[in-house]
Amino acid sequence: MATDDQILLARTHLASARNVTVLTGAGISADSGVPTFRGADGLWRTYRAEDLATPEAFARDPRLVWEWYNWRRELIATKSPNPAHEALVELERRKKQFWLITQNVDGLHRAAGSRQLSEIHGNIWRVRCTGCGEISENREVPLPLLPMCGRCHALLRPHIVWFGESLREEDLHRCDEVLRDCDLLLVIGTSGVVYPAAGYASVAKEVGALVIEINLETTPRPDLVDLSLQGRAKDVVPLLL
Ligand code: BJW
Ligand code: ZN
Repeated sequence: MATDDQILLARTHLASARNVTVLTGAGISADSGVPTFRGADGLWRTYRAEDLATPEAFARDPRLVWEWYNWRRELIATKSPNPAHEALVELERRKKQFWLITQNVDGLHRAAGSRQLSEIHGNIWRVRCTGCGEISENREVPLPLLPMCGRCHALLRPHIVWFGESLREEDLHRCDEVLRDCDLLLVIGTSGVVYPAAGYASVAKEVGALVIEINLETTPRPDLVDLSLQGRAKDVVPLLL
């Protein structure tokens, strides 16, 4: 667990930082009851995210992929933001320059009230037509196993970035900008193995920003972290304000 001294130090740094960027991953939503990807509860049936979250898996068996998303949509629909999500809303309110980059697709940051954010892997409550490309909000739970576009009748897919797909140009650009401008990067609840987000701490370090990490466990690049706070996001993040 993070010590009182570590918390105090992090709090001092955060209070004096002018430009704060935050990167979050599944660990922050774990405290709301959403399973992480690489934790003990990360499997659905026998599948890993890497088996289902690819365009190839969807082309091969769209029903199976939609079944997985239906399961997750049903689960996430019952979950609410936790004190860590709420603390980041307060941080956004306090800082003149602030940006939140989330890898999470559950929409819990938005539900908490965060507005200055990029959902770089998309959002589970949006669908995209594989025919005409129309993107729409869809909160139906469960969706039919092969949902079709109301406009052109082609198959819909989740509006989510899968392995091997590029992130939106606009998000890549914005992330690069807020990482290069920040003087403090807060990294919360991510295993740091999925790119490009796995490279974000190193971008921030390149420009001399301080990197503070909050995680239950140690992560692959401790050399990029100036201050590591071990613990649950919901317990640690609110203490930083
Ligand atoms: C707690 C906690 C608590 C738990 N409190 N903490 C460069 C090098 C090598 C490979 C690549 C590369 N560039 C691109 C790639 C390929 C690929 C990639 O990175 N692969 C790696 C696996 C090696 N990346 C891509 O394909 C990306 N696209 C791209 O880069 O396009 C250009 C390109 C393409 C191809 C080749 C080269 C370039 C797209 C990545 C999209 C990832 N999408 C997913 C699935 C979405 C499906 C869905 O959600 O429906 O997004 S993968 C999955 O992992 C999901 C997550 O957002 C993402 C990150 O996971 P996260 O959040 O870190 O979760 P976990 O479970 O891993 O970790 C949880 C952490 O929380 C742990 O550390 C716990 O300890 C901690 N924790 N409870 C605090 N209470
Ligand atoms: Zn369509």
